[in-house]
Amino acid sequence: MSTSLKSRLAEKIPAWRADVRTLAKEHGDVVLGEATVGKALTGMRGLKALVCDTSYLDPMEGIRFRGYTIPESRAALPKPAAGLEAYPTGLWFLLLTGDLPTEAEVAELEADLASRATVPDYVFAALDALPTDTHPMVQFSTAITVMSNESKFAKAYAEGLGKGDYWQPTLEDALDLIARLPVVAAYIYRRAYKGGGRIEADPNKDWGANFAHMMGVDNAQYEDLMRLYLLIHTDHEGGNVSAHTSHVVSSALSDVYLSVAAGINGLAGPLHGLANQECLKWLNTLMAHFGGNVPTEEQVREYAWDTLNARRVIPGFGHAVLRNTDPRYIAQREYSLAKGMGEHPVVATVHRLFDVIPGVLKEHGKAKSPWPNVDAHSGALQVYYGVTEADFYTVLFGVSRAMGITSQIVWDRAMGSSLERPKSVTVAMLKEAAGI
Ligand code: HAX
Repeated sequence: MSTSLKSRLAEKIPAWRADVRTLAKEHGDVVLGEATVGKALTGMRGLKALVCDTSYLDPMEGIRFRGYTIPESRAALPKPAAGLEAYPTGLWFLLLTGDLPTEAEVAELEADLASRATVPDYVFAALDALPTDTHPMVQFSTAITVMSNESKFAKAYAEGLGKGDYWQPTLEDALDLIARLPVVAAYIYRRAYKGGGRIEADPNKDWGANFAHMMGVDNAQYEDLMRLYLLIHTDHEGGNVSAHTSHVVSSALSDVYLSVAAGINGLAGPLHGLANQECLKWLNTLMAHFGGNVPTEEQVREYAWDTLNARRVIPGFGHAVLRNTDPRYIAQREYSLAKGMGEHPVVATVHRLFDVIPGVLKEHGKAKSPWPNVDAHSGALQVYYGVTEADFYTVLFGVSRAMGITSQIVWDRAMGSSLERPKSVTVAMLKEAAGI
């Protein structure tokens, strides 16, 4: 066990708990916002009814991880060397504890994860039982679900663990799961697209770089991109489909594996994480439609309108909370420009979409945000390094999102969060409330 991570949490949890208890006991009636008929009918958009301390999403500014923006996190977190991207595991430490880790703390966490990375054979056997063309997200979710057999929380609970200690085996499960996800995901990648065969982890590489290595992409630049990718996709506060789903499931005291698998199933929807796959597919058909070259602005406009007129969404644009360009998009755009990737036709097409699509969506007049989100850019950078299998992209996202989700679950367990059980009403009740 990464002792500084655990002891940091053990130090902080009593004060966090006391704060939350006081709030609930003494200020429980304070009004935060209103549940209206509109909110009940439109996915509770903007309803303030969840608590999440790991990150906060401002509609204009975008995400802050424990108070740090993406540029601040990238600058402040420990890195393998100057000029390289920060360790995503350092961000996980920050999400879990609220503190920026030192280099020694990240090294300790990396070593701890490496020591836990052995995936039981039955997990590979469960994957091997699925047809190789099973969608990678189904394979990923299956593998995570079956690993519930490993849950230390479930065992401790069955043996009578008291509520105050729930967070400890939950943290153990989180560490085990995060250690193993790159191994599982790389296995799925190789099984689905490279004829199978496992590549062992390289003990000299960090958790993020090893994922690239185990996929079989041995390229130091791709490893660096992987660190960036895994860092920016971790957490997006509590209300997004994947985090919220995991939170609900975990509130029933389902273990980390079951809770994360549930969130991964939500991530697999095209309006959420699967949008990264959909973006690349949309972009590929757009390019093919116009002869395979970088389309002109006029061609993009025409194709975008065709999509909208067919009553389909343009993947990678719009957001339920953001009302500005997603800083996760900006981080990838700047990375691609800084690394001279902009001439690649797929990257160049993504940049052309940035120039054209917001104007089209504004003219269309429906989307509350016409700006690109994280998924509009990520696939192009994968293609640049030869990872062209779009169906796999949401698994990459899932490996990262699992860090955000697990940090939220550890926090929930530490706070003794309640079972989530809001109240539903009937349409007739809505009509009555509206005086109809
Ligand atoms: N293309 C076409 N229409 C869009 C649109 C887009 N990119 N974005 C929103 N709209 C439409 C909505 O479908 C909705 O239409 P209806 O009234 O007919 O239902 C209308 O504009 C208003 O929607 P909104 O309030 O702006 O957006 P929502 O909060 O309802 O939905 C979505 C947010 C992200 C789901 C939406 O913008 C969308 O479908 N985008 C494309 C898919 C996508 O990129 N998803 C990934 C989002 C980021 C993420 O979670 N990553 O994992």
